[in-house]
Amino acid sequence: MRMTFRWFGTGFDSVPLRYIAQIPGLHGVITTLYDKQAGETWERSRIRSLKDDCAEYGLALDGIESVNVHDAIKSGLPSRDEYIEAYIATLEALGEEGVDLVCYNFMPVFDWTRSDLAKRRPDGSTVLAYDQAVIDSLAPDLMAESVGRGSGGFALPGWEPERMARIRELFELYRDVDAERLFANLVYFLDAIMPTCRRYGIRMAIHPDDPAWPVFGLPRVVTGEESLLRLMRAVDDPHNGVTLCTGSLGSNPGNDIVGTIRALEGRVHFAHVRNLRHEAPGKFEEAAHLSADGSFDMYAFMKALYDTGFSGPIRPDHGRTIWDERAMPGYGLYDRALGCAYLSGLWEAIGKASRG
Ligand SMILES: [Mn+2]
Repeated sequence: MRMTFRWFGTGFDSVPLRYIAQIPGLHGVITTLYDKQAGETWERSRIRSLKDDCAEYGLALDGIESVNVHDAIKSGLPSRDEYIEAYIATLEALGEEGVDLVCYNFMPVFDWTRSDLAKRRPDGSTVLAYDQAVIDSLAPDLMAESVGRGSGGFALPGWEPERMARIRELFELYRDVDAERLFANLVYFLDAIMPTCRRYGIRMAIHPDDPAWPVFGLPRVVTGEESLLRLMRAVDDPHNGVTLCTGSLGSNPGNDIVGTIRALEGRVHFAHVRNLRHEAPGKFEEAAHLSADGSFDMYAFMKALYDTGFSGPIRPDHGRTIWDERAMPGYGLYDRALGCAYLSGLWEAIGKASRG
């Protein structure tokens, strides 16, 4: 594996690359052109300057998270073919610059959903939290407002104000889209981009839905092992792979993540490894990466990745906000850097133990 760190780019991220470069054992960053809306084509020159920014600090550009998929593609509008052409042009530009990993999601309207972006824990740290009862009490447009208020002034991935202003219109788009239709639209999209991915060696890594069940009545199709395997079979090409996000899959305690990692051997291209604490059905809060701080056995996740020969980028995922850091919720430097060190330590120990 290669240890990486998510970075939103100069001007968007509160954490500069010169800090990220000081995290021990870091290979590179996972980044994006944060100002690009879904549907826009990325210019090769901008990808190159992103790569140059990283190289200046000795960091590789290990992948893109995300190239967002336009709602016309997800909902299957007639205009989807134009948007797929634009996506392919972006993949070509990335491929020309040697980028070989693209993370994306296929959630309608919203990316991840949380009910609280700064839940205070007894030690004074704050974390993102989810409570289905709170979500059920909110209309979707109020949800977008409340996320905007809780973001501390940072633009949050997936909650771009431009999109959220059109939220009613977006919901209307999905009125007749059930889970089967959404899945078919996903397969249509992947079939269309696979030739380009093969040509450039780009591995697509779909991010699971977060949380791993339908919210606001919108369908969701990437929720666990069964749906992931179904997608791998439907587009049976190694360039069609998965971002194994333990926090998203693990939002449903019924998901056996270790089993899923083993079942997806060879198709896990990217890993997000984080911990959370289940409080009740439909209610959880995020935690430090350490196993003892949450509900997960982080060693077991890393061991399963190791045993299946995982060689792609791995990154700590959302961290707590600690030590009075001012940062985008979940994406501060301090707790994610602790996560890097912890996950690297687990990996080192697993490797040494397995070699005897
Ligand atoms: Mn994730």
